[in-house]
Formats: sequence, structure tokens, C-alpha cells
Amino acid sequence: MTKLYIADQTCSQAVQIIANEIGLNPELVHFNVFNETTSNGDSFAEANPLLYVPVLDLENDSQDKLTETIVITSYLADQHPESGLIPVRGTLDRVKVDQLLVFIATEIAQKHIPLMRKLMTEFGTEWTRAKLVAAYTTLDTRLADGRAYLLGDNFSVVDAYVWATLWHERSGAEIGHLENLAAWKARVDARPSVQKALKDEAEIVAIHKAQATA
Ligand SMILES: N[C@@H](CCC(=O)N[C@@H](CS)C(=O)NCC(=O)O)C(=O)O
Repeated sequence: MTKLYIADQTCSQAVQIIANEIGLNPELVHFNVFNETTSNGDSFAEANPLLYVPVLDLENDSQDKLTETIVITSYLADQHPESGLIPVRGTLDRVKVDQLLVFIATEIAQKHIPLMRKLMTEFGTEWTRAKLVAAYTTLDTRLADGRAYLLGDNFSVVDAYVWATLWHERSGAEIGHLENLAAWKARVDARPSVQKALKDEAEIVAIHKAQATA
């Protein structure tokens, strides 16, 4: 049984969604980023000394603990090619997806973090918000041909990652005018894998909170 470390409303939702799409049931462990405790008492620093979720503990003989959202989601999708969640490794289609995943990690996910944590100067805030709006605009443009999901007709790791890092409201990046993206979000919101991820996350967060107050 694998163990997936998650935190509330973070990029770890992308891994939960992909696991749900495939039908995997990793044990969920909640990491509280504020007090650095876990819902099962594990030391999270042993899983990832940088204290970032997600971490997938494979619980294998070599005790591999996978970090990096794009690595974990791609690994799970690769292990289950029948899911159609990612193109086959070694193809140009796959390179294009990897390009997009790195773009999302660097131009979207990590750009949000200093904004959400209010770490930037006024100039830096405006600059970074503009970068985010530009990045989201490229995704909106992809969807302009009427495709249901970011790669085409089928849901993929790319959709899961963009959805899980849609933090524009918390960052103050104004993307309300991107109508294709809004319609895409509604489609992703409705997926059972996404609903289950939110429900499972809320449950483990509540359990962890109850332990703290017991
Ligand atoms: N390089 C990692 C970064 C993951 C990351 O930024 N995780 C955030 C949540 S989305 C986190 O754990 N933050 C904890 C903290 O800042 O204390 C990845 O791409 O997966």
C-alpha cells in the first residue's frame, strides 16, 4: 500500500485526482503546513526534508519517496497506460506534454506562492500577476477550438495539475475574462475523481484537526 502525503487545498490535489482517475487508493496522510504535524504521527521531514507536499511513499524495498507533482502524476499515469492520462514516454506527444507540465510548474504553480504568502513588493506583485494572467491566457487560447480538456477530448495529467493550482483568487490574478478556462473548470469540477479528492481531503483534514483538539 502506498502512502500519499497531502496538504489542504494544495497541489497535492493533482495527485489525488490522478490516483482517483486510475482507481488507486493510497493511504492519505495530512501534513499541516502551519504546525508541521501529520495526521498519522509520521515525521514529514523524513518523507521530504524540504517539507513540501505531495510526497508518494511507495513503501517498497528501497523505500522510495517520490516528490514533485509532475513526476508523481506522470509516474502513476505511466504505470497505467490504459487510463489514457498521458501520452507514451519517448513520443513527441509526450515531450509536448512534459513541456506543458514544466510550464505549469514554473509559470503557474510556483508563481502563485510568493503572491499568496504576500512576500513581494508592489512592483513584484504586479509583475508576477501579469505573468500569471499571460500564462493562463495561453491555456484559454488552447481551449478556444472547443476542446473539452487541455490536450483534447480526454482528461489528462495536465488538467489535474492546472485545476489543483487554480489559485488566482488567492493571488489576486484577474482571469475572470478567460471564458474558455472558466467553462473548462466547470467540466473538471464535475468529474467524480475531483469530487472524491475534495471529499477525501476534507475527511483527513477534519480527522487531523480533531486529534489536535482532543
Ligand atoms: N517542487 C514541488 C513544490 C511543491 C509545493 O510547492 N508544495 C506546496 C503546496 S502546493 C507546499 O507543500 N508548501 C508547504 C509550505 O510552503 O510550507 C512540486 O512541484 O511538487
